[in-house]
Amino acid sequence: MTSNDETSKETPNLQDVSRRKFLNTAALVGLAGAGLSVGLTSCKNEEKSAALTGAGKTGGSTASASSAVTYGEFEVPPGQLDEYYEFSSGGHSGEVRVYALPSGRTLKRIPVFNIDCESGWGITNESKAIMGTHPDGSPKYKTGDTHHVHGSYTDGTYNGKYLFVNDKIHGRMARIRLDYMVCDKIVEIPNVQGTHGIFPDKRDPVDPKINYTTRVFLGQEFHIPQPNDGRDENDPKKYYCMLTCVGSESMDVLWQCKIDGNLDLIATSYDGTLAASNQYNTENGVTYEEMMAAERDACVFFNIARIEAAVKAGKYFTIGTSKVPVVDGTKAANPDPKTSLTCYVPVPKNPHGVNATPDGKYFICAGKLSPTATVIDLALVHKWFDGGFKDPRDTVVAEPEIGLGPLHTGFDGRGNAYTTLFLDSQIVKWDIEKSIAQFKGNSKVDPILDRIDVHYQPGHGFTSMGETKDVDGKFFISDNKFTKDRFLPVGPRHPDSGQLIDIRGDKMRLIADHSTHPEPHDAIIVKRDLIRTKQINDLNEHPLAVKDAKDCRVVRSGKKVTVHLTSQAPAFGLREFTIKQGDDVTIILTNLDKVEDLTHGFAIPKYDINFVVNPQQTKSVSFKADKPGVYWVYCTNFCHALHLEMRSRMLVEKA
Ligand code: K7E
Ligand code: CUA
Ligand code: CA
Repeated sequence: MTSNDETSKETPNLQDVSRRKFLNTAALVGLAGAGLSVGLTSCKNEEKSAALTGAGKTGGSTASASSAVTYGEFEVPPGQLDEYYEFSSGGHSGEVRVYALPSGRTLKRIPVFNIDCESGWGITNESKAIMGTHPDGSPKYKTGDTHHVHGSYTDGTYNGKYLFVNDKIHGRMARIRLDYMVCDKIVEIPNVQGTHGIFPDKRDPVDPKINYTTRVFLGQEFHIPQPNDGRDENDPKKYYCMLTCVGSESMDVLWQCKIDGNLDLIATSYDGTLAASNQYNTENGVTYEEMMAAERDACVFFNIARIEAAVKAGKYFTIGTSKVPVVDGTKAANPDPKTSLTCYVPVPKNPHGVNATPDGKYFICAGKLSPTATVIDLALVHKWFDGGFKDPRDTVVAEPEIGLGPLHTGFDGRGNAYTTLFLDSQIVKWDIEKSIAQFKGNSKVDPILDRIDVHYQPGHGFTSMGETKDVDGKFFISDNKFTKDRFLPVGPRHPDSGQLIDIRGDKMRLIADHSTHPEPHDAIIVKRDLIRTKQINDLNEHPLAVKDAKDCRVVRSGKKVTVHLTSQAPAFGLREFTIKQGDDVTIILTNLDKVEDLTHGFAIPKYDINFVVNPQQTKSVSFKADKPGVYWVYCTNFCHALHLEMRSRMLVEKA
């Protein structure tokens, strides 16, 4: 299926062809295979010794070894707190993870799209209401696939209020409130599949002249026919992808923008005017061979103000039963740059990852199948939108060759970029201004400053505060797959790793291997003082809170039974309660303990109920009392010397 040959027909100018060493499709497939098999098989001979000694082998041989590292410098001794939080996606576990850096301590797993019986996420009524349910009350989806976690911003830096994370499987976006570090909202996005990239606006409404609102942008990776209801399943002309904009406070889907090609990762400009996405499938292909047909794909820029003006002016359509306004950002609908909603900048073959430099000047798009990174000047993108010149390719100010399989780029705030090289198993450090000088024709300049081996296949790489204008240039994390010999073996499914790299000096230095559960994708590293959490819940937050142990009771209305219950170490407010077989039961449990960290669990055997209530927190569960008998309701969370004795008897009378 190829409905848009326009891109593949584009002839790159000759100067570019000679400068860039494109690999043909067959070679690339072979290369990708070789890269993986090197990673997998090279460990065979050394498997035993590596497993026994813990000695790792280094992947490539071209990078400088990080010598003379005094590891103690980065140690966080017992009792001391780390300098940073790391908020990481948990990949297809559907969760978000919280680590401390530089120690690598695991602090928390935040269930989001997954069901988690440690906390009761997906089990309690409150969490199910956030996740969405079928009419019978069961969760609408049990699976999730998180990739990109980003924080909410005020004027270019984190304000500590929210995290946003995508769900690629079901096209959802979740919000995590950082004061409790729990998910408080999930929105399902209509008309899309493969919601991959996500990035919030970096500004709040700080300029009264411009109506900035904080939005989050999401990129659709997979083409689908519109509307996707069984018609037009094989009509290429009906397939397309869209950018989606969600309001960060309302969590409403505000608008969508139809495009040519697909979307992948998202970046936003520091001035709030632009969002961009790399496009690897401008071919509109359905097989990977088709998706690799063109020598160039694109990085597409969205002119947010124009899109929102078009929506306001009613220049939109809707799809199927969805009410979300959809504007047309295709090339055919936008012939004049001066009014165009989008700008498609050609970049080499199947790019991956687009990242904004902290000085606000450039977006860097990594080549993936091309050994290059493309530096796009945002001032020139604005100039293009103003009609200053015709060819969007003229917004490119550099395209250095940096290595094989470039994916994601982090920054240190000193003008350097750090790009993960999936196939070379390295991080390459390069100078952005030097790459621009080289592109202008100064052949004496070499933008490459340093390379370091990582173990073994890096995906995302990111720096401390690196997605903000307060970037501090201290640490880089390389999140790696194929860690094979780096940790004690745990069977065929290996842990993944986050390798911590000190980037303060000229040479990168590998400081630590932190193991992670599969499979981390993207993360952000946030200074600890930007995060202010609450240590206990607010009793009044839940409308059904049982505020006094004396209020514990069983209320019946026909077959509907509500059990009002409290917990206070080492007892539940009712030592026993009786219901009848066939009852529709709701249990509301408030933890009246006020002591920090005094969490109680609540488990009912055979009824598949298990959740915790934190100090002053209220949660509820609903179930059908379909099994007569005695059930010991017990506290699952160690809370008191009499924790084992903290029980209540649920008597289900036979009907
Ligand atoms: Cu490169 Cu989903 Cu960000 Cu994974 S994506 S690595
Ligand atoms: Cu309450 Cu254990
Ligand atoms: Ca392509």
